[in-house]
Amino acid sequence: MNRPTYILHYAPDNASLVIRLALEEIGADYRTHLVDRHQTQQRSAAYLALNPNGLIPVLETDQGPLFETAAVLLWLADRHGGLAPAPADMGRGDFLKWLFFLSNTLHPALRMLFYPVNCIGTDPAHLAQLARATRTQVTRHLGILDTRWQEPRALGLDLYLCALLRWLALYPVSDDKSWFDLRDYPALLKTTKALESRASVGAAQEAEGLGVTPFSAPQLPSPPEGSAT
Ligand SMILES: N[C@@H](CCC(=O)N[C@@H](CS)C(=O)NCC(=O)O)C(=O)O
Repeated sequence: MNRPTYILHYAPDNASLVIRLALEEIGADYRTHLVDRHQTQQRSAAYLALNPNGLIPVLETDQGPLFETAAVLLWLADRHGGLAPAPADMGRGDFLKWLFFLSNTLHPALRMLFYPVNCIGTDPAHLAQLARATRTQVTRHLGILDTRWQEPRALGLDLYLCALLRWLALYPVSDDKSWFDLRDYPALLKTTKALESRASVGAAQEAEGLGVTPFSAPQLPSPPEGSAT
């Protein structure tokens, strides 16, 4: 049997979701390899050999293992087209600035909500302060994105943005989510609904148990294998 072009190391509903959606959109030949988070496999020697940061995802390619969600997304877009304007196209600059905003600003803010102990330790007062500050920051970012998403953006951006919005609504599971309501951001809500009609989302829903409205009104996943956290 031929080796597939790509191997996606994933865990359900993790950042690998963005890359799965991208691979589905470009019709790539790929298979997946589950990273079992219950066993903390992202810190195993075998996984660290692929991504020394111990973070999901990794995409194995003919150029070696690639990591960092935005880098993988950009690499796939440049190699296969369809996800973003090509380097010489009008709109490339706009695509890059928002891609980097999502990956350098919004995604790290979410990581502060999801993994606060890594940033500030276990003191409850410090954790509460970090949560307050990060929520304020994320609310501001979402307001900006809602204004900018009045006009349609490149598909690659929508894939990343909609996954971030999904995680904001769901994680951490124990958190009070009253501070975030997607209906406060009409352009973003519209974007999530539009994405849900795409075949790539159907494939990801099935593979990762994402439920019926995975971006506009997400429910916790019920994956056929592995776990999200
Ligand atoms: N900057 C990384 C962040 C990826 C990331 O946050 N991955 C999470 C899952 S969504 C992860 O690996 N978490 C496990 C851990 O931190 O141990 C990227 O863009 O790929």
